[in-house]
Amino acid sequence: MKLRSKILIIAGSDSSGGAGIQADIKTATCLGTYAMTAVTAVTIQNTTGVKSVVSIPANEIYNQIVYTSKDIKPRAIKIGMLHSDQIINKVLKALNQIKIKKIILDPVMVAKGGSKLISDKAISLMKKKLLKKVTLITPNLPEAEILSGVKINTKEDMIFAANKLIKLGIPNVLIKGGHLKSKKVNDIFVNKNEIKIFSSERLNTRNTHGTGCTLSTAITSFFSCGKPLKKSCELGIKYVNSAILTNPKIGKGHGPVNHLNSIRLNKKYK
Ligand code: PXL
Repeated sequence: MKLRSKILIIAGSDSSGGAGIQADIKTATCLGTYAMTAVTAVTIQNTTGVKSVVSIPANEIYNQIVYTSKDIKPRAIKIGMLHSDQIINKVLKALNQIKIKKIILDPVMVAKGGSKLISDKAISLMKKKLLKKVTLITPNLPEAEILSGVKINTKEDMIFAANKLIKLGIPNVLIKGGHLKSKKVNDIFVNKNEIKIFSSERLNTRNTHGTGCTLSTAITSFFSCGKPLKKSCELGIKYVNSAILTNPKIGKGHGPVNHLNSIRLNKKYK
């Protein structure tokens, strides 16, 4: 397979390999995309939970973004864990400098086991400044509630919350419905012209660690190849569903998904 595109991932490291920048690199690679990275934090964790989080100095995050992009220009950017206001400020400065238009933000707030991955100050700065810079945001329900101020219990609430986010300056919103108590999972894509509901079977497993990271990077990969944004969301959801369905059942807690579901090993390596 030939390389299809190049992306830059700004996110935190997950030592267990299932979420964060590890999930992002695996996803991009398995979808034919070259992945560059700017690491924002190092989390020490396994599938049973987060032990600790170590920050990378904000200036070095800025340098990773600017220096890397100066050499190889990414076609799109995915942003994940940004846990402090200082980091958001530096990422904003770097984004202004490198001028890449396609930016997908996964507003990471809490890890699967419940550990908080962002400060309150960072959330308010994200709302005030970062949201205006992105092409698409992909919150889950709790994140959408925090960013929009809307309590979400139904599909209609999801659409209402998405429209509130659009009023904050984001052109496209994909709210993920996995946390809603419904038979099917409804992920809702909204912009000022349309509303599209992607309905998937609910897959009954606790091995969903890293699904948010995987989805946002899959969307970024497809979008960076030139596919339209809504189509990129549809394909991203398809990739994540296959990854959950074929999850390898490893670890004692919330296990990872199967990023390899999209690829077949060439005969010469068998
Ligand atoms: O899934 C959210 C997430 C994002 N980024 C990092 C994480 C996690 C969850 O554990 O560790 C680094």
